[in-house]
Parts: sequence; C-alpha cells; structure tokens
Amino acid sequence: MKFVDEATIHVKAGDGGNGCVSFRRERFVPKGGPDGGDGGKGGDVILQADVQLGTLLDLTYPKQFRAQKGSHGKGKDQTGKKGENFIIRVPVGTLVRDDQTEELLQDLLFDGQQFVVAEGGRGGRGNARFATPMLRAPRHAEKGEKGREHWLRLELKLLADVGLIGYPNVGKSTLLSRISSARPKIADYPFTTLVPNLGVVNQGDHRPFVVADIPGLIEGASKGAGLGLTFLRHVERTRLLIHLLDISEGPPRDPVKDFDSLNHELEAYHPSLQKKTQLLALNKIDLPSVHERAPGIKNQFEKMGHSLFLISGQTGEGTKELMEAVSLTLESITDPS
Ligand SMILES: Nc1nc2c(ncn2[C@@H]2O[C@H](COP(=O)(O)OP(=O)(O)OP(=O)(O)O)[C@@H](O)[C@H]2O)c(=O)[nH]1
Ligand SMILES: [Mg+2]
Repeated sequence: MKFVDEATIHVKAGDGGNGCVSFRRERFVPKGGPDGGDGGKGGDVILQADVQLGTLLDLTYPKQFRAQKGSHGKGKDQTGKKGENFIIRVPVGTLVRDDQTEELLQDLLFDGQQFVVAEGGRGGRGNARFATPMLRAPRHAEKGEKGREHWLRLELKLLADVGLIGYPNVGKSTLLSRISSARPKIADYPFTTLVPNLGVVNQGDHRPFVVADIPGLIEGASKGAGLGLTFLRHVERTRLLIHLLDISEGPPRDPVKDFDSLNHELEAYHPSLQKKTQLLALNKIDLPSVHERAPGIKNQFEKMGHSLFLISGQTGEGTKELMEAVSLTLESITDPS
C-alpha cells in the first residue's frame, strides 16, 4: 500500500433546488391557489474519520468531490428531494485546513467523527409560501441557494502513544513485531521501512498503547538526507519516544554520538520533539559482541543521566521490562502534547 500523508482536494456541496411556481387546477374550481413546493436542500460534503484507513492515497485522484443537488420543488405543494450527502473517508488523525489561509478547520481524532466541510444550499421557497391576503396568486418563487465550495488541504498525522525512533537497521520494526501483532517488513539493509507502521501493545494490568515505527533517521535528515524528516510528523503527536540504539556493526558505531546526532535532528525538525520524554534502549543484546560491550555503554549513559535498557527485539530479552517502563511513563505523563 502506498503511503500518502498530504492531499489537496476540492469539495462542492449540492445546490439547493429551486422553488416552484404552480397553481392548483381542480375541476369546478376556476381559480386554484398557488401550490408550488419548495426546492430540496443540496447535499453536504462530509469528512469522516475511519480507523481502517492508514493513508490519504485515495484522495489524490480524483481530487474533486461533489454532493448531489436538491431537486426542484413541484406543483401540488411537493417539496423537492434533498440532495444526498457525499461522505469522504479519511484516516483518523487527519487535519483539515483551508488551502488558501492554512487555517486549521478540524482535527479528526476518533473513528466515525464527522465534519461538514461544505454545506449544501438551501432549497428556494415555492410560490405557495408567498401567498398573502393581499397577494393571493404570487407568480414568483426563489431560486435554490448555491452549495458551498472550498479547496482543502488534508494532512495526516498518525495518532500513537509511543514513537519508535533510531537509525536505519537498528531493529525498530523487529521490536514492533515482538511487542505487538503488527508484522512490518524486516530486513538486513537500511531503509526497509518506508511507511510508518502502527502496532497495539497489550500490557496485562496496564492500558493498551499504540506504537508507531517510522522509517530510519540519519544524520543530516533535517536537510533531507536519507528519507528526510517528513515521517517525523507521525511521532509529533506521541507522548513518549523509544530511542533505539545499535552497536552490532562494531566500534566505529558510537552510541552516544548516534544518540546526540539524532536528537539534534529532532530538534532541527521541531524543538517540541526534542523535549519529549525518551526511553533509551540498546538493542541486539543477544549478540555476544553487543553483550560484552553493553555494561560499559550503560555506564556511559548513566553518567550522562540517562538510564539505558538492554534488550533484544529478536529474542525478547529485556523487552518486557522496557514495555513495563513505557506503561508507567505513559501513566505519569498527562499532557498529550
Ligand atoms: N541479532 C539481532 N538482530 C536483530 C535484532 N533486531 C533486529 N535485528 C536484525 O537487524 C536487521 C534490521 O532490523 P529491522 O527491524 O528491519 O530494523 P529497522 O530499524 O526497522 O530498519 P529500517 O526500517 O531500515 O530503519 C534485521 O536483519 C534484523 O533481523 C536483535 O535484537 N538481535
Ligand atoms: Mg524498519
């Protein structure tokens, strides 16, 4: 599935139907009164959040969405039929902006949430409505109102409690597949993950939480290196980050330097990201070379004031403790920003 997290669309609600000019024609009644019905209301265009969707891809083509017009009113006081609404399904976590002013109109946060983005025009009144004792046979009716139309910019920012960040190949997707039922692609080369993956972690006594595994980051990502930082928007709305480190490639890999440089990239993307609570974990502890160096590295981080979890996403070693710490930390963080 291709992942698209931005789309610009045009929405046009249905026009209201025109009111009708008509007069009653009955046998033996020479002058029937006015009986022109009102036009029906035009359909609305509505955005609806759908938890089944994970991308805005379906909205890139076609990008025009129209709701049905209301029918015109008819004689015998018949009101025109209301135009049908047009519902556009979007992923949960979609932000809706006015394309021109960039004003945020809505943030669709839960499954089923609806937002009317263009309201259908009112139906025009039929001539029956204009009859007065002075004017018994009005010969005019109103036209239906035009449906509203707008250009909108949609932006998807996934909603997850926890973001999984780290250099490519450090084992983020492996960890996600260990702790949740998500099955992201795992491979021994960088940039295996090209789109964010979400997984739900069920934790015995604690509340379940959602983890987002995003494509690997590298030094210079804020200037576009690797896949750049565009995917960081998907950890913007998390409450906690798991920062995964890997030294399995050997001594040239310096975990403290890796840690610092990714934090530098986070800050370059947005200072608020760098302020998020991070839990640090050294992965691939099952490998003898990693196991051997782990205590020294843990020491180094502790001196810097950070605790370091030692885990293996592959064997599961240490992951229970890490998840327990995630639950406890989430419970202690009340501010969702
Ligand atoms: N020995 C060992 N290998 C691991 C562990 N976790 C991941 N790997 C291996 O490391 C490689 C990369 O794993 P991924 O889970 O794809 O890494 P990633 O961080 O998601 O990589 P990108 O998506 O490219 O950023 C794979 O060959 C995994 O099998 C671990 O705990 N121990
Ligand atoms: Mg991956």
